[in-house]
Amino acid sequence: MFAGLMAISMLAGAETGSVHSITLKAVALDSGQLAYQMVKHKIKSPSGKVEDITKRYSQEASIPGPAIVMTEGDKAEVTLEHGIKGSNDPVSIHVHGVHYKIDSDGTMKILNHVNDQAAFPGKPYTYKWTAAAGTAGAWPYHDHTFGNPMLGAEDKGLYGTLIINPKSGKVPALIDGKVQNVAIKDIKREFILWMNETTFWGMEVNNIVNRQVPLWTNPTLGARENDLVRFHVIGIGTGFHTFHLHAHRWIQPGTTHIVDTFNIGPIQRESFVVKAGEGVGPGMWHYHCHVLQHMQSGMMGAFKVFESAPN
Ligand SMILES: [Cu+2]
Repeated sequence: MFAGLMAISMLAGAETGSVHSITLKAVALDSGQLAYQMVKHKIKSPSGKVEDITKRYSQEASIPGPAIVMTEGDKAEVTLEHGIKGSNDPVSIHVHGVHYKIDSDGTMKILNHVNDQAAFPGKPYTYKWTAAAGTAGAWPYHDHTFGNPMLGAEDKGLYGTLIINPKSGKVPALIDGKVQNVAIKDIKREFILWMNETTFWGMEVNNIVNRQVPLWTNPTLGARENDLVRFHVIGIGTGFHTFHLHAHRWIQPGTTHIVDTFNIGPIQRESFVVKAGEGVGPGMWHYHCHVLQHMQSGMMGAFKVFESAPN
């Protein structure tokens, strides 16, 4: 009887997912731009084990901000601290994609008719997110209050990425010419590229060493031939873009349509997996926005595929 109850409660525990306890801070960079910085990220697993993963993040504030990675079924409590010196303006986090109650909207009372959901100097604010079934994908989070209680300051650099991995642990990809499911645990590197006006702003989530590396503007990305690499491309600002990566192909999510370019408007996003250098080998493979005016303004970088590691 007791063993039976134990088994049931363990099963129930496995269903609930992990609970993330996250503290972020909004700060001003020397450039005058604003940015989010990771202060603390702890994960409590369904079995009750607590792991502090803060060291996986850059210790510095960055644009884009820290990439928060969760799995469908997880919950998060995200506390934002106001660290923008010389300003008393409220700063917030409005998240896309996941579920939350109206008091975690990250907006001011003028919009949500409930309360001001922002951090003030010395007065943090906590948001509660649920990565419910059906929320898998890469999503933006951004400020919605700073400087303008109806707009916020995402244009100044207050934005970052939330990656919700599917509970199945697998994503579809075009590998060796066939659409197949690949295990997320086999993805070596994830490249997050935000397309902001005429510049790419990047962040690498390196799953080999479990570290995040801010890549800043128009970065050169690196991977070894045949490594599984996942790209997350997100638009922000006012521009409409066409993302293109040379010599690689992938499938449009949810379809078997093979593409090497896609459209990205503000806050739209696409994620895709490639096998680095598949069929083409090592090389300095160019990526860029294919809107000519944006290309001419320098909206480009490189995906450098190195020879595969010797065994
Ligand atoms: Cu563009």
